[in-house]
Amino acid sequence: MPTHLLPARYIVIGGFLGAGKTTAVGQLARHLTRQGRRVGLITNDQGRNLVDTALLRSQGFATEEIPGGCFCCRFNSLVEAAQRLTATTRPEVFIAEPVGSCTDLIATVTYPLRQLYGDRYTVAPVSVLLDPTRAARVFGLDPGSSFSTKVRYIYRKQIEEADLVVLSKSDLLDPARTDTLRRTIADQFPGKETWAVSARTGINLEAWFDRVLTAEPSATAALMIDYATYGEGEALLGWLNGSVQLTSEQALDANRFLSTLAGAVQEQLRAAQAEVAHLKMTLSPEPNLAGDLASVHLVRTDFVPELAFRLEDPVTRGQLLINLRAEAAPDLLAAVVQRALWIVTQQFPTLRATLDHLDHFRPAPPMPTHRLAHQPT
Ligand SMILES: Nc1nc2c(ncn2[C@@H]2O[C@H](COP(=O)(O)OP(=O)(O)OP(=O)(O)O)[C@@H](O)[C@H]2O)c(=O)[nH]1
Ligand SMILES: [Mg+2]
Repeated sequence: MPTHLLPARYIVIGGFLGAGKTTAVGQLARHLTRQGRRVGLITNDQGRNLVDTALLRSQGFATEEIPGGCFCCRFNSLVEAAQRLTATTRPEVFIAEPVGSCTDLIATVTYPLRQLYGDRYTVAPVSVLLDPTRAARVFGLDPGSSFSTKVRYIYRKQIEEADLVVLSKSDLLDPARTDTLRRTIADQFPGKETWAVSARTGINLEAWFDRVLTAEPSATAALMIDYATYGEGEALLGWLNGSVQLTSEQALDANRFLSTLAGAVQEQLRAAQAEVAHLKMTLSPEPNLAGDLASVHLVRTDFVPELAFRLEDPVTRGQLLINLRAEAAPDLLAAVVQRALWIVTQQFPTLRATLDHLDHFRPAPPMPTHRLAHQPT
């Protein structure tokens, strides 16, 4: 059969906020593109102005986004996004990244896709990425700030439904630590296939990709989950998505600006004892013919903001996207971000920052479009 008539592979890369999903999606897309295969990426968020879409598009990948709700609650939008990509790019492989606070994906996304669109897509096993430091805290192996019980409920449910549990960022781990984490996963989630990979250095990356590209999903039943607790856990997370227009008479070092702003947000959230799940920001110069951008990420209140992408040339005009998720009241997040912007503009005297949009909210209770308790036959 010609390849354009074969069903496309549909890959879901899940995991909690900040686990490394978008970085892994970018690497998988690059891996496939190098092999001459066409890819289409789908990002998702509760709000709009998505940093992940900006990050993946800047790497040159065809990317559609589903803002305003998780995949399970916007199942039809997920299918439409795939259709739009098919019209423009005809992907042989789709890679979808669900919101990091989302779970129950097998019953609400995988099974419905297989039942309703099994002729169009072969659905890959679901990978759930775990940031090792976050996982060690959630498993009780390490002290350090973490989330409250209902947020940890979601974290554990994500692992429970995973076909493949993937310890990401394993470049940060020594072998003994990797063993301890794998043993803990084996004890607490028996029978899980576990990987330790690094999207940054490439450890085990291609072997995991091969598994995702060729393996069948395991024949598990849908997750047993209490939607009340799930909804309460999600609602403990404050969400903020913003877009800011920047102009500066004196050319601005985008990397230093982003690091300084992330530091200012971090300092205030630390003072408020709010646990950061992921603060991520991009700065795209305008005009931006090359599509380049700089990005900064903070995945725990007590970590350091990291620049994942840098801009070599200084910027006089650009767009800043801010996505912040933390266990805190949305009003607090809005106040913190606005104050941080004010503090940082004092340090860059010719800089003007104009807020275009600022949405801040708690995610609404999850109401899936479909929920199938058993895999379709
Ligand atoms: N050391 C290391 N850092 C990584 C690796 N993969 C991702 N990161 C970093 O982890 C941070 C978060 O990565 P993302 O890929 O944005 O995480 P995410 O899961 O998509 O985050 P959300 O979409 O907000 O849930 C960034 O600073 C990345 O550079 C890795 O393999 N090693
Ligand atoms: Mg992401």
